[in-house]
Amino acid sequence: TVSFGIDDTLEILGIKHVNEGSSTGLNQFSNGDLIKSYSPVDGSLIGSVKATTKVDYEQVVNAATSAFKTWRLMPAPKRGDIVRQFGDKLREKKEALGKLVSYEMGKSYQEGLGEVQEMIDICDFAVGLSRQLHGLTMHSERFGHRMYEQYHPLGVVGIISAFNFPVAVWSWNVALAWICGDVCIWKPSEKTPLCGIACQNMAAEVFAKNNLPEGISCLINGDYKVGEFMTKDSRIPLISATGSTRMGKTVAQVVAARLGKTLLELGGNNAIIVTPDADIKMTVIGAVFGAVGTAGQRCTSTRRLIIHESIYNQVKQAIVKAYNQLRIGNPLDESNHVGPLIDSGAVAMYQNALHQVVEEGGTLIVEGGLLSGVGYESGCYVKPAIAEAQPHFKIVQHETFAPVLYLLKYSGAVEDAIAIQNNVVQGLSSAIMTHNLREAEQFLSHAGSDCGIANVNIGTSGAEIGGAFGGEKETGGGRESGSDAWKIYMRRQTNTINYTTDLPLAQGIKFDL
Ligand code: UN1
Repeated sequence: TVSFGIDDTLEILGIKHVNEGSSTGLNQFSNGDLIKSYSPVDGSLIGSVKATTKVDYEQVVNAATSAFKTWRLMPAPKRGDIVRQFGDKLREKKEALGKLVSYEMGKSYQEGLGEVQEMIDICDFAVGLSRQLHGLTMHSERFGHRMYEQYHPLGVVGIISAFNFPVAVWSWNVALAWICGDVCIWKPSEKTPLCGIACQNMAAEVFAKNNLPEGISCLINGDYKVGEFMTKDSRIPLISATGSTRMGKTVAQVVAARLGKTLLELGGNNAIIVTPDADIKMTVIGAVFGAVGTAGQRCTSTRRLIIHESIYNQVKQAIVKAYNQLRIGNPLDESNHVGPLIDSGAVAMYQNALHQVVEEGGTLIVEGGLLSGVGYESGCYVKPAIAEAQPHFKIVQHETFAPVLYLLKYSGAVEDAIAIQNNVVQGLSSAIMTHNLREAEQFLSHAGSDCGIANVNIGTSGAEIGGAFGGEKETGGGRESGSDAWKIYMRRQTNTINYTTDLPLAQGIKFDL
């Protein structure tokens, strides 16, 4: 049994009047219909929030635009100090926020805590970065001239995030955007609106304590139509969107039509290549966590195992054995490995994938299916499944956001496995399990994996915040989080200064008056 006080948790996170439409800070501008948040854990109504109307949205944009005027003038390291305080607030409320993430989204409590840890880590990263927003200096071709570049704040950044990482993905964007001098408007997934309110409350407390306007962090609620207020709005120079490829294509077209910038983090179809030299024990841990962690609802979830024929049976048996030990149930009970899917729509897509793989000629070797009975009343708990399949199957080419793992066989050299891996439209995460240096380096070479993330002897999910996160092809090409991902949140300016009494033109052009 699980002892879980949702009321206490909501209180710690400052979420009140949850069934009349939670209102807090800028969310007071929300006057639309109620969005009800049901927990996939037990099916109960946790609370509801009011959607943002077009009129509300105008007020939010005004609040953001006016906050930007103050915020952009604050020295970046001082902005870093505000982000440091926000990180401290997250440390203080880590347990409560981790629980709400787990209860509202359905991932295990450990993964909920892990998600909040990612937020804390990106805050630390951003604090250091606030003193390192470096541009280059160049040598001018003209005498007595100096040339350099600097990065200026961009403005209002729109963030559209998905249900599966209801708080961390927002934090990767805001922590960087804030130190860069931008203000943000966030539309969290309508499936996890209370996580949004909890984060907004924490940010608002930090801004109030520092006499800063809450408009530095704004929250809007609703479905894709509310997202459209932002994508069509030329007052928002950058839209960072995480979600399905279908959503990303729409967002990209609408924003491109007004020549705005996008940062897209879309679907993956991540594979682990298992070579004859793989450590089987490590492979099993990496593959099983990758495939069933977060119930297969990470964009980095492992969807395909590409196994060499010489060890195929051995790997298959080891993985099937591990699947038989999985405990599925309430994610707040720490003895369970796998929680529910987000909702009945996700269950239907999962069931469709199992049906389709068989229809295309695949074989289910771990059956799967919807669980019912005590503890499974929400109707969202499914059994992780494994199918033996062929790389070209339509369903194998497609990202199903559920715990369905496809086993694919390769013969021959590692190039054959790499070709299978790359032969999908998505390009997010990839991995190889091998002790063979040649194979590992081939996988990482120019002719190797075409993904944004390529790991050796690690699974496909669970990336650290210090690296740039994102992928190629239909994954959208954006990079969030670490490395130099901050640059997209700023506008670059090239400055040339003449400190002579002449005005020589570049390229040696003479223009005598
Ligand atoms: C996502 O699923 O949108 O690499 C993000 C991972 C996590 C982030 C996943 N750090 O699995």
